[in-house]
Amino acid sequence: KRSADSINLTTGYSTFHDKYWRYEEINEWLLKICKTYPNLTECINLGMSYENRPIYAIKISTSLDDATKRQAIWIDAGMHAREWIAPSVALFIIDQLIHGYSSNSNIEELLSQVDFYILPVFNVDGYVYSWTTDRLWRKTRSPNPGSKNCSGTDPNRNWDFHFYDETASGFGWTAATDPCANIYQGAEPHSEIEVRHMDDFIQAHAKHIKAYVTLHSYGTLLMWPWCFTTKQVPPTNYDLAYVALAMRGDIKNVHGRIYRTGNIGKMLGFASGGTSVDYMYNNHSIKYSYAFELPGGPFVMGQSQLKRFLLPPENIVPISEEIYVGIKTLAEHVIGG
Ligand code: ING
Ligand code: ZN
Repeated sequence: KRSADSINLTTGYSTFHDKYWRYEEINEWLLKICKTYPNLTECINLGMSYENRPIYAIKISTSLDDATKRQAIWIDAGMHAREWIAPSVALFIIDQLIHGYSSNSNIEELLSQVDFYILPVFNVDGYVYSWTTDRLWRKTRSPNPGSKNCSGTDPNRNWDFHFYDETASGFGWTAATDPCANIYQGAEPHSEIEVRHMDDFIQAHAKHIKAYVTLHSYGTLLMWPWCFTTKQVPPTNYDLAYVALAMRGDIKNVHGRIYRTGNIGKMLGFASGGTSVDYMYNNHSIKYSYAFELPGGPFVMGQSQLKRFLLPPENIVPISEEIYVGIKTLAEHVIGG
């Protein structure tokens, strides 16, 4: 087993970001950071997963002021177990913010104005399962009463907004009542304990969270609500599009990669209720709510598309660099607004 002691905490470009990490290793790294930088960071256990694992988020803040008085940005990753690039990007962003704070006056200035909450692995049980048993596992690991053979719920169908409202789609519908489906919505909204833990935390901090970002793969897309319908745009669509285009421009300047932008339902060509991004926008009034589909592995004719989740690790740093820039652009736009 690799040890966090071997991790160089002095640079964001250490070999740490050249590979994917196990759940236990990620926790070790996070806890080490919080121990090393007690004035800048706090490791928060949002609660225990179905299989009794802690779900750690890190708060990065330069102020001991009442948190509710400061503005914040939330970033989560690892909602779907097999999308390994997403937690990796979250870890890179954490690293850059922390090390930028002491070495880069722009980051110092940014962190003087905004707090970050970053949750690298939301679906901890699924993530572990994707390392130990089934690399392409997507869902949580909770059993489904009434289904002997199929466990797990899609946590990105489980949120309490248009939960299985199939009337809202103009094209196709992608949530399912079949527990064996990869997009199984769950028995009821917030049936998943991980969803409840994150919702409780965001609820308690919603007043100061100005932006919500959820990292998925794959697709090279930067999207915003609505996901539940392909027929309408959200009330602040103009603002969402404006900031997304700014992010896309700055992201493109990093390595030339272009993220297609748009409303989720329209971009994907199908609608689905119960997603976190719609829920945060609507139920917690987080006006700037975005979902990234990070790049996948190459398209190879005749090969299963599922292989594209298996993104070679040398892609972690370039993708992280561009997403980090996008997050900074987002922060610049939402601060004060
Ligand atoms: N795709 C997403 C899914 O949950 C998505 C599409 C992303 C919807 C973000 C809403 C928000 O089906 C993947 N790859 O998970
Ligand atoms: Zn996903």
